[in-house]
Amino acid sequence: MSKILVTGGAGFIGSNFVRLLLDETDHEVINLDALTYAGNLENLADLESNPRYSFVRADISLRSEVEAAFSSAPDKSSPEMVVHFAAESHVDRSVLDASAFVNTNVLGTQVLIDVARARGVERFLHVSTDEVYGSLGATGKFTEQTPLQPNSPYSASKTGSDLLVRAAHHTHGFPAMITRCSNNYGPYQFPEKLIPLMIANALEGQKLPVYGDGLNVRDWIYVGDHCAALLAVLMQGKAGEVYNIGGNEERENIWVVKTILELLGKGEELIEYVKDRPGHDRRYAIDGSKIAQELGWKPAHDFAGGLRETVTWYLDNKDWWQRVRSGAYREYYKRQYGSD
Ligand code: NAD
Ligand code: TDX
Repeated sequence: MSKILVTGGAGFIGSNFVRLLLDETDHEVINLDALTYAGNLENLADLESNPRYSFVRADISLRSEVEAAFSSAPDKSSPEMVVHFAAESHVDRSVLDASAFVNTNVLGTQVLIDVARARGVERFLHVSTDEVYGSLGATGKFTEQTPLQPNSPYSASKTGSDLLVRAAHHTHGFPAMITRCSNNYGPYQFPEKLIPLMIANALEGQKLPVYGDGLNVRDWIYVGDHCAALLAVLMQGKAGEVYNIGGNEERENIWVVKTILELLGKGEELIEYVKDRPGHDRRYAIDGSKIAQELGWKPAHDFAGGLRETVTWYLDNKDWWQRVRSGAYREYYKRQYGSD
């Protein structure tokens, strides 16, 4: 039984991954998270009494805080594995101000590499994105050999982090793998991203803002499938390798928005076409043959079923997203831990 340090475990994908580790493995889990606007410990409230789970509030760009998290076990022994989710993750926010993206995604990743290396971590999984490859035209898919051509400040900062991880492996033999996944959806996604935003707006009778012509394409993957792929790479992946992860479910944004309205029994008059995102990538699509062939992983959910389940989750957990939208979720940490 190893200790696994998960960074960004209070966010969307990280909290789903922490849950998977506790449910399906015997490992101990240390959740390191700074609790930015996107970090919400309510996502994991039911796990707090689990003796295999602990939380440490730390900012990955601050070495002393990362060191303390690595020594947080009762016997001070370091985690054997690290899974690195912590990041600023929203493209639109990076267009408004890129500074936090550079600080967390680039500098923070290097701090984490430095501490993990000094502590002799045996496996390091860096969770990245298909957006590092840039944008596709009408045809083709991203492979692991596709040149890196990030277009947004967010994707440029993620590319920077990928290259730092790559260099640490090349220079120091740092035992790291990189994964690049397509667009996730599912429970606990912050309602600034397309799918939860559209569900929440529709339920509250607000307009659904569709950027540009609505014909941009994303390849959607259910978050549980992404987490299962990450576990496979963490346990069986080869150090120094990159693995693409995709849902094989390409859809135009407008199709996604109309399907959500249909699932909720709402009318299309709620749709509002708005000014396009600056530099908006047209199309993403993942070639997932490497992970399928080498690790035997494939997504288990189709988009139609996964989206239905997700809409049901947001209907059943109205309180969760309403607290997020109102900011009330931030009181939870104070109540639970007695400080901001
Ligand atoms: P999220 O925004 O929901 O969560 C990010 C988490 O990181 C939050 O809990 C936040 O508090 C934490 N964090 C931010 N800055 C920090 C810092 N300086 N120190 C410590 N913790 C910090 O993001 P997400 O959607 O769950 O994405 C997780 C990771 O997966 C990111 O690295 C992202 O680039 C990558 N990814 C996301 C998607 C997607 O569709 N959401 C797809 C591919 C890859
Ligand atoms: O209000 C909106 N209207 C709209 O048309 C929002 C928020 C988005 N969109 C469009 C932009 C994109 O074409 O929907 C598509 C999806 O947008 P986002 O949910 O913001 O995701 P995206 O920009 O594709 O990036 C996501 O996938 C890759 C994640 O946020 C990243 O963290 C991940 O790396």
